[in-house]
Amino acid sequence: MQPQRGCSDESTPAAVLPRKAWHESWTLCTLSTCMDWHVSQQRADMMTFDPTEHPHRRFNPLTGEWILVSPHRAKRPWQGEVGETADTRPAYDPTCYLCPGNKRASGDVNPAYNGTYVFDNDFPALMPDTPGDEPDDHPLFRIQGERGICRVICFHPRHDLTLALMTPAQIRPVIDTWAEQTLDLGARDTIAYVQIFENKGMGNSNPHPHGQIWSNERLPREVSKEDNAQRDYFAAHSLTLLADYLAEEQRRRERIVYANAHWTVLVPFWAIWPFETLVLSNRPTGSIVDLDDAERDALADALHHITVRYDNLFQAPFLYSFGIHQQPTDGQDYPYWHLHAHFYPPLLRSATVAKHMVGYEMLATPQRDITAEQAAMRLRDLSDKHYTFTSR
Ligand code: H2U
Ligand code: ZN
Repeated sequence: MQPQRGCSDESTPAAVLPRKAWHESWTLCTLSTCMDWHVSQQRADMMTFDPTEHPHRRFNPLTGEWILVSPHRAKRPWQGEVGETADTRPAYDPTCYLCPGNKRASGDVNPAYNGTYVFDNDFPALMPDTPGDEPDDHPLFRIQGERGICRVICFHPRHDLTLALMTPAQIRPVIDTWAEQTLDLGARDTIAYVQIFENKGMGNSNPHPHGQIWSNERLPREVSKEDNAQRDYFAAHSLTLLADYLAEEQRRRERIVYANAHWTVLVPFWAIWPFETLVLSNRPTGSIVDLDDAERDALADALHHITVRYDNLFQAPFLYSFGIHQQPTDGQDYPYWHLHAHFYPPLLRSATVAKHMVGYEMLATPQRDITAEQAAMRLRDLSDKHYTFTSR
């Protein structure tokens, strides 16, 4: 398409006109027959892709799924929910079923523990003696008995602590316990995967610092997706997917929040939760069991730094789901598995305004507003001293 005879742009091809000039010529032009040309030029200008402005898709190579980023929506007005943020817990709560010396719902009494404490979940989602049958072989009605073991892990005897308020030295025994549990549960014939996780402030039943461990005989859905993607990548490149990804993130330096000698915390390129992070082992090892002493200390340091930053973001206890992804425990070799942890935090604009995965996200695809790069910059710029310590 060309400008019409008589148009102010007729003698100057649009490609060489500065943007401002052809916008001005649009308003100056009086020829209606020339309108199409000007409109197409304006569209072309808008199409200069800017990932901080324009809606786009990003690919998650770990799951093989696309997500939608809509950075311009971060500017919209918000009238969301408002909730409580005050955290005034006592160091010991006589009504807490996780505090040392207290009775649980099962009637069992917790010992007077002074480090971490692990017990079999009194209301387990999986049980070791479930029949492993497939009672219906219709392809549209598939059903399989699933065996497993679920445990609860108290991180610390003090009711009022969280990982963010614990020192790296206090977090280190939690890491050792996760490794011991992986070894213990993973050694059983019926256990192919050990999922370590913590739900903090969302969907959990008790504020006492604790997490859970669910282990079962088949790979869970999210782990299975990561298993496939990592296997395919390793087969094609002879390197773990996350080793290659980490090298590129270290080169670009746009999304790294915190790094020490053995771990890197970053907002992944494909993050869907507003302040989602990936805690990545610098060494491509498959299991938490394999971490040496220095790597365990460094993981405690990394978890301390990211959880402190999370609390500092809105000067309030931060909500998240956290979990470790590691290689299956069925005794096979997994050279392609690269140990990492995910933080999936829902908070978006304040301590009380959270993102919900609803509507389009439930029915179509996950979507985020602020970009991963903007989120990483905000987390990176926060103090690594917990706000309750600095304000004292
Ligand atoms: P959450 O706070 O993330 O829900 O974890 C607490 C777990 O503790 C939960 O799975 C278990 C629940 O079944 N529990 C016990 O095993 N014993 C109790 O006395 C209460 C809760
Ligand atoms: Zn307690």
